[in-house]
Amino acid sequence: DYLKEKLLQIAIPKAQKVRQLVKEYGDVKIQDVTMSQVLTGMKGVVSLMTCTSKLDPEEGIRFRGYSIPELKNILPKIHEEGEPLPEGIFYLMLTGELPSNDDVRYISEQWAQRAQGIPPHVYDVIEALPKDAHPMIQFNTAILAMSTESQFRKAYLIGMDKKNYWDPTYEGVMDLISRLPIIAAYIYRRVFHQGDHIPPDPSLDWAGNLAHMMGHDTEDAKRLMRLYMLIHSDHEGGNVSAHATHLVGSALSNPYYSFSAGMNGLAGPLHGMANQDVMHWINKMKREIGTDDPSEAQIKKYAEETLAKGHVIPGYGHAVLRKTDPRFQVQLDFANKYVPYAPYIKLVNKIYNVVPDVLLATGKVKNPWPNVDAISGSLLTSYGITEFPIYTVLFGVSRALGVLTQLIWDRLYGLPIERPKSQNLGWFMDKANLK
Ligand code: FAM
Repeated sequence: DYLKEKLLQIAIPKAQKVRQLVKEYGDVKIQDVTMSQVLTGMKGVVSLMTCTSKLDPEEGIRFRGYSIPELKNILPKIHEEGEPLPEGIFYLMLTGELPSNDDVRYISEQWAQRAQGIPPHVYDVIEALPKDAHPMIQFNTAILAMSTESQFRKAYLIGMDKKNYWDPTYEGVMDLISRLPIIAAYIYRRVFHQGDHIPPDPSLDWAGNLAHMMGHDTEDAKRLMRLYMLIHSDHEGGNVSAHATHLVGSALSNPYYSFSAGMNGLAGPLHGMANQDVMHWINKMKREIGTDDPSEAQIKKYAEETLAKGHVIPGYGHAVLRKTDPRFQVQLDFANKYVPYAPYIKLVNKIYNVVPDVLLATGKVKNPWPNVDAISGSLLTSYGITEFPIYTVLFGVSRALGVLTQLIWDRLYGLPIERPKSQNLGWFMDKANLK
C-alpha cells in the first residue's frame, strides 16, 4: 500500500517533533484561560492538536491551508465542470499534499474494494430496529455493529508495539469510510423506499456511488453529492463530532467506537441535526403563515416568535465563525447556478435577508450569520432528496473523512489518553472571591 508507506515517511519526523515539544518545551506557557471560557463551553481554549483543518472566525474553514473555493479549483474532478472528488480532500487531509489524479483513483478503487466487506449481521442489526427509528439511530447502530471487524482490537490483543497502532487504525478507518455510503443508502432505501435496495456500482466514485445507491442516479445528483461530501468533511478539532471521536479514540477505543461517539454528537440539534431542523422550521413557517411563499415581513415575525418561545433559529449562529459560513456560500452559489428557481432556494435567500437582523437585535447572539445547515437541506430537497431525516446521516458520512483521518494522526503522533481537570462550583466561586 503506497499510501501507507508515504504516510509513515511524512509522519515519523512530525511524531519526533511532538515528543520533543513535550519533553523539552513542556513548561512553555501557551495561554491564559478565563472563567467564562470554561463556563461557556471552553470556547477559544487551545487544548487539541489537529492537523486536518483549521477554522478562522472570519474566513471559515481551511483544509491543510486551502479554502473551499481554492479546493474547488485544484482538487481532481471527473468532469471539468464538476465538483472535486471527496477522495481528494481525504488524501489532502491525510498526507498534507495535493493529490494527483492517480492518487484519487487509487483511493476510489481502495474504497470500492473494501466496501465489499460488510458482514451480514450488520444488516440484521439494522433490520431489528423499527423502520421509524431515526436514521441516525440506525446509522450509529450499524457503525457499532461493524466494529466486530476491527483489526485494531485484534492487533492490541496479540501485543502489537504501540508505535504501530496507527497501522490497524488506518486499516479500520479505510474500511469504515468505504462502507458508510452503503450503510447510509441502505437505511435510506429501507426507511423511505420500501426496502428496495440498489447495489453499489464499483466503477463509480465514493460520493457518486452514494447518490446512485440512494436511487438519485443522475449526473446532477452525483455532482451535488460530491460537493456535499467535500464541504461537510471537517471543521477543525473542537466541534462536537471531531472532539468526541478524538476523545474516545484517546482511550484506544477502535475507530468504529470512536466514530460512533462522534456520530452521537452529530445527532444533537445544536450540531449536525440542525440540517434537518432547518427544514422543519421552514415548513412549520409555511404552515403557520398559510403560504408557500411568505413575505420577508412575515418571515421576520415568525423568526421573532421563534426567539420569544425560547427556541433557537436553526441554521444560524456558530460557536467559532463570525461571518457567513463559506460552506453556506458555496452551496448558495451552486444553487444559484444550477437550481435558481427552486422554491426552497428562494426561501433560503429571503430568510438570509431578515434573520441576521432579528438575531442581532437580541444583543446576545455572537454570530447572526447562516451556517452550513441553513441551506444544505433546501439544496438536497431541490434535487429530489426530500426525506429530511436522512440529512444528518449524509453529514455523518462526510464527517468521517476528517475526524477519522485525524484519528490516524492521533496514533501516528502517539498522543496519550485525554484527561482534562474538572472542579466543583465552590472552586470557581473561590477563584472569583464569591461567597
Ligand atoms: N437562535 C437563537 N438563539 C441563538 C442562536 C440562534 N440561531 N445562536 C445563538 N443563540 C443564543 C444562544 O442560545 C445563547 O443564548 P443564552 O445566552 O440565552 O444561552 C446566546 O445566543 C449566545 O450564544 P453564542 O455564544 O452566540 O453561541 P454558542 O457558541 O453558545 O452556540 C450554536 C453556537 C451553533 C450552538 C448556536 O448558534 C445555535 O444554537 N444555533 C442554532 C443551531 C444550529 O444551527 N447549529 C448548527 C451549527 C453548525 F454549524 C453545525 O454544527 N453543523
